[in-house]
Amino acid sequence: MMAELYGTSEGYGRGVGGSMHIADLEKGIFGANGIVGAGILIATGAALAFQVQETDRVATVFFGEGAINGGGFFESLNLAALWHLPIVYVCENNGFAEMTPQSVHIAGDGATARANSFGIQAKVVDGVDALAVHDTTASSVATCRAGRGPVLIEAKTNRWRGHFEGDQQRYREQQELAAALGRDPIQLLETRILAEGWADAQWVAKARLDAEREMHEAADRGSEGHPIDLDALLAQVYIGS
Ligand SMILES: Cc1ncc(C[n+]2csc(CCOP(=O)(O)OP(=O)(O)O)c2C)c(N)n1
Repeated sequence: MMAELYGTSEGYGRGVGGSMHIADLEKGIFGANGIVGAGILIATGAALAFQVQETDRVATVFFGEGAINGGGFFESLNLAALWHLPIVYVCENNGFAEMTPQSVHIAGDGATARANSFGIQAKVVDGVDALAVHDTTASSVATCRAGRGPVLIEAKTNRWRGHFEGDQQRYREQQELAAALGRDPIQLLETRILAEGWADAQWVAKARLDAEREMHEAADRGSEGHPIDLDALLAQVYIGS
């Protein structure tokens, strides 16, 4: 993935997909998408395929609250509900669609209310609480495997940085931003592990260091790849006469 971000031919998409189109079919990742909400339709199609093939696979798709006003969201939920498709829709609600707060673009009570209107089971979870997200996801997948899908999860979360590098986030209240920065999911999980006595401080510190090292190694490997050459880039683009 890091190689793809660096635009090198060792990347998932041989360097031509970039950050918007990360995909790995062998791992069942059908692709991120630059079109807001498009993944919802693709994942719903995948869930239909899993059902037709009589597998126990469950599809899942992640999208922001900005995607729930798109037509594809409603079309997908409608068919998924009718056909009891094995799919978990995960709406990561961070309160902003680019720079637009939820209050000025979403009517009604949002993703869960819309799911309920199709008869779909919907759950709200604290998206910053890793264990709560794990438990909610596991029970939702089990529901789908039992033939009682689909399920929608609204994970309420927050945003630390702007929509793009250089975004000053002037549209946010300083207090709201400070509160968001005060809730770090990794730190919260570490605190919980220590409080429950699941591991000691040394183990927690090592786990953090190991994860950071793994990330740095991946970034280094990615940056050392071979930049895609221009001919290969143009070979995959349709150029009309
Ligand atoms: C169909 C479509 N319309 C508009 C855009 C432009 N756009 C890019 S990101 C974005 C906001 C998406 O909001 P959300 O899904 O909440 O994601 P977040 O802002 O949290 O990353 C928009 C409107 C787009 N990429 N695709």
